[in-house]
Amino acid sequence: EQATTVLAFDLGASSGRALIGRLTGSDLGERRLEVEEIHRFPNVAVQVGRHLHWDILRLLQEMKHALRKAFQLGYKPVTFGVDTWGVDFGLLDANGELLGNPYHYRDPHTEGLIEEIEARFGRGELFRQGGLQFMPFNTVYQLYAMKKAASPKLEAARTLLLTPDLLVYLLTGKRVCEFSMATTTQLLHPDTRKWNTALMKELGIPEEMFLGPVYPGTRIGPLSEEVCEELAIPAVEAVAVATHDTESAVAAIPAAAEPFVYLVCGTWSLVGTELDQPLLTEEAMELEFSNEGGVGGKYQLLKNIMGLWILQECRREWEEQGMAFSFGELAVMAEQEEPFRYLINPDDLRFFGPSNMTEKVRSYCRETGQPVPESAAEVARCIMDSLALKYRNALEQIEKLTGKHYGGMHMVGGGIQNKLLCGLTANAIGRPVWAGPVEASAIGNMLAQFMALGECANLEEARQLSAASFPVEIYEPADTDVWNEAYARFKQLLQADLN
Ligand code: ADP
Ligand code: LRH
Repeated sequence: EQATTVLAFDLGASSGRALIGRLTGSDLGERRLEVEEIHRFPNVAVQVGRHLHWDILRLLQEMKHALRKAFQLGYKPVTFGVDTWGVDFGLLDANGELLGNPYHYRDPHTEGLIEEIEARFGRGELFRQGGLQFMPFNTVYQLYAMKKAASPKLEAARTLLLTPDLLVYLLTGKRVCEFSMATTTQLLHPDTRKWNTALMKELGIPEEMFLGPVYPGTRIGPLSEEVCEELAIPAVEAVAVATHDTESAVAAIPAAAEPFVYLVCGTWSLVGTELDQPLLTEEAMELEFSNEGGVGGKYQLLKNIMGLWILQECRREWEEQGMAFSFGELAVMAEQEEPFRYLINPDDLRFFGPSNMTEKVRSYCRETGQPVPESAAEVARCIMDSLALKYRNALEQIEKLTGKHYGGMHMVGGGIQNKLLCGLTANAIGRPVWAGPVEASAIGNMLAQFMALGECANLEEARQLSAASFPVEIYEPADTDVWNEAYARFKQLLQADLN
């Protein structure tokens, strides 16, 4: 059977993976997307001196390995797409060579810069011009940190490429700037969708480095001759997908046309809803929401929540101490624990940086006059209860902003393998959770390729294909009263944090 075959590279902050997607069936109603993971690799941050980096060449090498493997397995992908975490970038010099190792968004060099830039331009103005939640890692702060450090790399830079665009460049030699990633920089006007050159000038960020954004679905060009030769494979064509992983994930949500709320659950938790236009009101700013662009030129009104990062770091720590728990085991252990005994605000900034995470969880509980979780099971339970309550908080805020009521929440991403968390979320919001697909980012990445190839007419058709191809698990809410009580206590903690 003839099946259009594509390859998706989906690089998250904790792991990268390569998946083959095959579109089978010829009639619209019968068409299915079949997906096979062909390669998975860890994504490990590397500390060098005071800076934290991504190991970009290692990631490139893993991607090349996957390309070769795809053909060894007998697949013949016609196109490939790359999506990654947001905000980060590499710089090219005048010869087109990469200037050093890109920084990791958790590098502490942006500390204090939100406040500094806000004092100069005003919070409201920055939000209207950038549309983003004020997160220390937004590209604008990273570039300003380099400027303040008189970085020779910044001085030598001729082109800025956001991470997925950089990886595409290293494979094809073609330079583009894809729109969804561009919207994570805080340097693109959300209303005009043009670069904010005035702000760049004010901050001393060279505006010539920025390429005009292209939309998901744009064809970029074939693998370079060098790569084809090295791997002994044909010149597969790169397509600009929604190169921001969150936006690719949203494109794959198996939702019908009516408005919906989702949680993209991985290292970060992104709770949001899709809009035709960005929402740049004072209220959206105060409630700390972002406007991020994606497939079909849509905007996502979403909130970044610290997410399973907290659990990942605890797990790493336990492993170093000789206690190796899988995420599955941690969920089972947490389920045995008494609920709501310990609550944290996952977005307390102490949880942003790496290391000492169990102590950070304990110190938060101590400082807020709660009992202190000791065992791994207690700490894990604390994190999961707190995340579920935070998701409810974000859902309520979205309803406030859009004036709509949503019947439940779609959950996608690696985190939905944590069935306890899915169930707790349904309980916390008092509505059903529709969980699936796990590999939403990779699937959304493929869907944008099918749109570029003319196999899917639009985003709606792409979502129908996702819904027809992947099962969704339903979690019904329970114990509403106790959850309401816990939520009242949780809200007090959030309130206390603000003071
Ligand atoms: P990212 O793309 O940001 O790297 P993923 O979407 O791959 O993240 O999700 C990673 C998270 O998924 C982990 O932090 C972990 O909490 C959760 N997870 C992964 N596998 C499992 C599993 N088998 N059981 C429970 N949770 C899991
Ligand atoms: C999730 C994510 C999120 C960004 C963060 C840097 O992987 O892309 O949307 O804000 O990483």
